[in-house]
Amino acid sequence: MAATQANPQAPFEIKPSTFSGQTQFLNYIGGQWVPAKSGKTFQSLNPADPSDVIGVFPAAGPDDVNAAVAAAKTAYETWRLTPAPVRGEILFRAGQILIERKEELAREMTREMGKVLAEARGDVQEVIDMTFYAAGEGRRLFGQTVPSELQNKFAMSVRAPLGVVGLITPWNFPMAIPSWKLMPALICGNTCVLKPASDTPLLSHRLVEILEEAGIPKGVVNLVYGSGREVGEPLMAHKDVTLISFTGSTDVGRRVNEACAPTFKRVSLEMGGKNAILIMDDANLDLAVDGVLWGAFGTSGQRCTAASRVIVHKAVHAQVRDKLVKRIGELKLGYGLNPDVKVGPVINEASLKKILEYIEIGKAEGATLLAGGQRDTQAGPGWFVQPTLFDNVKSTMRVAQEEIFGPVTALIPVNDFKEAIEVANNIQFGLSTAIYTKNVNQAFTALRDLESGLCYVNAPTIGAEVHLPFGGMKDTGNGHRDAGSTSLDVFSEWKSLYVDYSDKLQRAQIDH
Ligand code: UN1
Repeated sequence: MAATQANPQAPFEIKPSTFSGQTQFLNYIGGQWVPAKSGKTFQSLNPADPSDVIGVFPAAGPDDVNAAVAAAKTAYETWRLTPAPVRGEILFRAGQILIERKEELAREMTREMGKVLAEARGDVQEVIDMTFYAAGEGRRLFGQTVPSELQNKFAMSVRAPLGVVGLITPWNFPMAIPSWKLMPALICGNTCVLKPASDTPLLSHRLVEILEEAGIPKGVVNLVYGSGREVGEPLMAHKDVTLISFTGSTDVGRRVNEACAPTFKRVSLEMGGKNAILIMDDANLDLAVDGVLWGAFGTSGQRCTAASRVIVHKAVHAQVRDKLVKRIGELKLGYGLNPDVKVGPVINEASLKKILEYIEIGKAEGATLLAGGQRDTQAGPGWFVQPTLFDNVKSTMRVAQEEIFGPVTALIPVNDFKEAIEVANNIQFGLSTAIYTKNVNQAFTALRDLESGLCYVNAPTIGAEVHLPFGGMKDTGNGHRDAGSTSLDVFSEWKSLYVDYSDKLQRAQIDH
């Protein structure tokens, strides 16, 4: 494929014709690929070169949502009775297909979303990991058996599926996050309506296509493309949908929570982050700088887990600053299919504008701009922002408090460990925090006191693995966790079962 020999001198030669797949895509409802009932469509563009159209997708509306929910409701009657190990076999097959198609999917992801190829491969690998993890749960889904307080009585708990679930997913992990939701939902016996972000519809198409090939029955997974207003809101309001699982911004998450309240839907929210890397005076500074570069500028800073604050002990501030400035200057920006590119574009023009606005806000607040700070038109015709470093940032500044979701990070000098923890926690969010130190007492104190759902020692804020809970405290979430066995808690509910084989009335709390 031409894309493998991407030429750094001409990185934008890769066009749709390079890919054999169709360019006109359809919703997937009740096992059929169908257009939006309105006939409306939208385009998906390559953020590295917006003249490169990835495909044309249906812009669905409430009628399409109703059809998808109805199909899911019908399919639920058989899917809930399909033994979980059999559901798992379908997921194992999907995992195998994903392995075979990994490289092709990663290349399509770089083209549609912009993340560099190594990271796109990582995204697909996360799907593979989650698919096998959930498939294996088909033979576990553990409940409890406990002794009864009465003779000849059996007591246990089992997980029950919820019914039809709505999954609303973002563009920054175009396959991994849909898989975090789809795979646990399916293994628990739910049927699904997936509404992916409109910036990355192709990769959701691929995921559903692979599930179809693996043998998922008709109606068990439904895919409806379109806007939050036209697809998301009808899904949230629908009386036959029992749960909405959402990953996205805190502002939208709040609206999701409100929209689901009238019908008492279960709501699982994964929202914003403003994650910090703490660098202590005893840290391995080169390791810490590697961590900052990866944590802040990987995925162009467009991860919920991105390190957008670097809280640095004053004794090593100057050294960290100088090393960072040097290393940022070496980061190559461009089209992520080029092997030497380390930072890709941001997702779209609105995002580019928002990031550039935040850079102006930082300057106006008095932060010192040390690197980057501008759109990069040399890197290509797309939405490129230079990796940007602010210094002398105060914890109260907007650039230290608000989620920017771009390649911008802020150095915040502090006097000691105690202040570092205070500054780290002085934030509305609580997703991921990292500390670089060789002092085991400091490391464990930080692990205890940091108010975040993910904590790392001597590793950056990004890099969560699928078999541990993923999610955040405070305004990052509402107490649920994606991934790990905790995702089963999102997608099932508990039934406590008692079987009395004594052949007489036994009264709990009274007859023992
Ligand atoms: C996200 O940014 O929304 O830990 C997900 C990480 C990835 C997942 C990030 N495994 O950065």
